[in-house]
Amino acid sequence: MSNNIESVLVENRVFPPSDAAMKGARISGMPAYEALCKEAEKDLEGFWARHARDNIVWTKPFTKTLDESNAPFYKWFHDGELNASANCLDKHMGTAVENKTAIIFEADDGAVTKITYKELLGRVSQFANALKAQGIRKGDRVIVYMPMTVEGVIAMQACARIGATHSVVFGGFSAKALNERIIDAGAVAVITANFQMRGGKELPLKSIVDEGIAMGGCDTLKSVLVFMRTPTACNMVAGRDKTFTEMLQGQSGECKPEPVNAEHPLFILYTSGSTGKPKGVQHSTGGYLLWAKLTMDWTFDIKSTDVFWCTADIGWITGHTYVAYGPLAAGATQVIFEGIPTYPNAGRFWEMIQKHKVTVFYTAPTAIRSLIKAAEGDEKIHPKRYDLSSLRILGTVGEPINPEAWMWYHKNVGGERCPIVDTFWQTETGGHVITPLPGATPTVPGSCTLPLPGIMAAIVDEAGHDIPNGAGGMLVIKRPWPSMIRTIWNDPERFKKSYFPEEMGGKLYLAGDGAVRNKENGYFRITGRIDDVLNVSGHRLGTMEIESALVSKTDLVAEAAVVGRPDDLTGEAVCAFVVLKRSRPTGDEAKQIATELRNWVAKEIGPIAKPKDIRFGDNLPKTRSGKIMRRLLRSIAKGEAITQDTSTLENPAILEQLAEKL
Ligand code: 6R9
Repeated sequence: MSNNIESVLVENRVFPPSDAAMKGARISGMPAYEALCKEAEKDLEGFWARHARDNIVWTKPFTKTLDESNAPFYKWFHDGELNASANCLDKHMGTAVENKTAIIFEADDGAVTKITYKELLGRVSQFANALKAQGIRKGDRVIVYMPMTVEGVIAMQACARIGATHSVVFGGFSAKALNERIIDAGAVAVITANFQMRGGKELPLKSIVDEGIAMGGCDTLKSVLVFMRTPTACNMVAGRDKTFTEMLQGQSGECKPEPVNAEHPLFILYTSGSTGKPKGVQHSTGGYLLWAKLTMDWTFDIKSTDVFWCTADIGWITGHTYVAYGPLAAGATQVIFEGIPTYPNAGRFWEMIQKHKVTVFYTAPTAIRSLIKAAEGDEKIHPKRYDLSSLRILGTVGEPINPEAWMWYHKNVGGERCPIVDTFWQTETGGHVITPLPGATPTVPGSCTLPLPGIMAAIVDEAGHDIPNGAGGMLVIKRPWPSMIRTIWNDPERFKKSYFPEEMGGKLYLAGDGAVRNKENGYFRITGRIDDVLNVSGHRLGTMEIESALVSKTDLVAEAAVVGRPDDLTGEAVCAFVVLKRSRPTGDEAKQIATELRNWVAKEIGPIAKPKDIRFGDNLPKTRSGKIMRRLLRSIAKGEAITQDTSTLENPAILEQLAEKL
């Protein structure tokens, strides 16, 4: 296994969709795909208006499709009204979906519960009423800090039902991260659980919420609502905290969904950018929901008989679009999984696919790579030991997938029969933007292939000029699309600067990824982030965020620089170069301080941000003007010989010191 870019460059294996995959597919064959692209090119607004009318239930129909008068703050369908929860639940009542299983929930310990659409509507409605009884109103922000459970989805749907804007914080984030998000969002409530279960362990959530609130500044916060996931008691603050049981008591299971404007913020999701402060990516209701529904149809070709399983946590965008909204809007049966892929053993995913007869399976390359490693080490949990014949489509998301992992997934999981959709997208795009279509696009390992119809993706240079196929450049999207980010919460200037930079003309959406298109077929291949954002196990981490966390340990750290390096398992790994306030440590002492710093970062941001490598130096490599030369640090992190020009370096001797591993 390797992430060797060369193997991608020479990749020429092509896997056309099988007749079985094409037959009955919504978009069947390349001519059908091309016809949709043409339609969108000819009349972008007409194209999206048609889909928005066909896929969304509007309580007030829109008359205008796209408003570009205040670009790049685009508005879609903005005189229309709808409710997201009604589009996921109420719309199925009185249809064949009403009594269909909406969610098959498998808990960490293997216990399985099922809930129908009708039951889910009842529970979401009751929860929505309980939120209203707490004084939570349309437009209020609510933090959701929950384990992967049906209750997590119910909390999100209930917010949507009353028009409150949710902001889900991944259960692995720290008290500090939570505190910052409560303050930035101006949240009135936190919905959480006493504990979460992962790999047989009970991990705290509520105590982290308490700690986050105790850090101060959460003046808008009035209530904390606690799901008792386990019987273990947790601290409850009188007047502020309520268990779900308490708050749901006496609440009716009927609640009229609150119509909101199409542009009403459905949610804010914080993600890492190139500065120390995470960005609150704001999404709309109408355009976002259209995308969630439409991409379920297009990319996953979802059918009424499918059992869909997306393994992402609701704390990430993938868990929003393809767990909390998309599958429900499409009326699909989905699996929700609380645990981890390696517990009780690394055959868990295959066993669950077999048990629940999953037909469409969507996961991340990092999970695939770790399961390859496990299966290669233990025949008993190899996917070939399980009956995976129910599968018909496989998907990946989160980072580039290396062709070796792609081939293994194709052979051992997909039985060489299932198309693999390598879906490229981002928190900011709301849903898939460049991806194969299972019944149309011939796939190539390591390539996300072609943009969805209506997505005007291109590769440009730093001035925004088109770059010919075959040459690398920056990925942009030239025209707005319905599910695009609307703004950065509280920071519209940063939104403009980050995504529509003036240097490139101010009109192109800059994804922040490097990409190259194949000379012959125009297929896209993503080469990775071009900004200071790392992708560790499919999770986005800002290098600046980790640097600020390190230097905030003021008693110890003088300066820190963080870069990424390729890693076979996690895609990228965090590598930190640290200058201490005391002399440079060596040997056991260095190891001990490194552990201390890792734990510090886990506390500041979350365990996912812990640096894998820490190196100590008397200084960092800097230009004479004082700029840290990150390019050099990247080479050192990779263990490469320094071939770059170091003549502008103030202190060349430092390089050797930093190359020394602990
Ligand atoms: C959905 C999600 C976005 C970043 C993105 C890119 C990387 C995602 C990818 C991919 C190559 C794919 N990325 N999917 N790279 N091929 N199929 O992951 O959102 O957490 O915001 O990350 O992930 O670098 O810019 P998010």
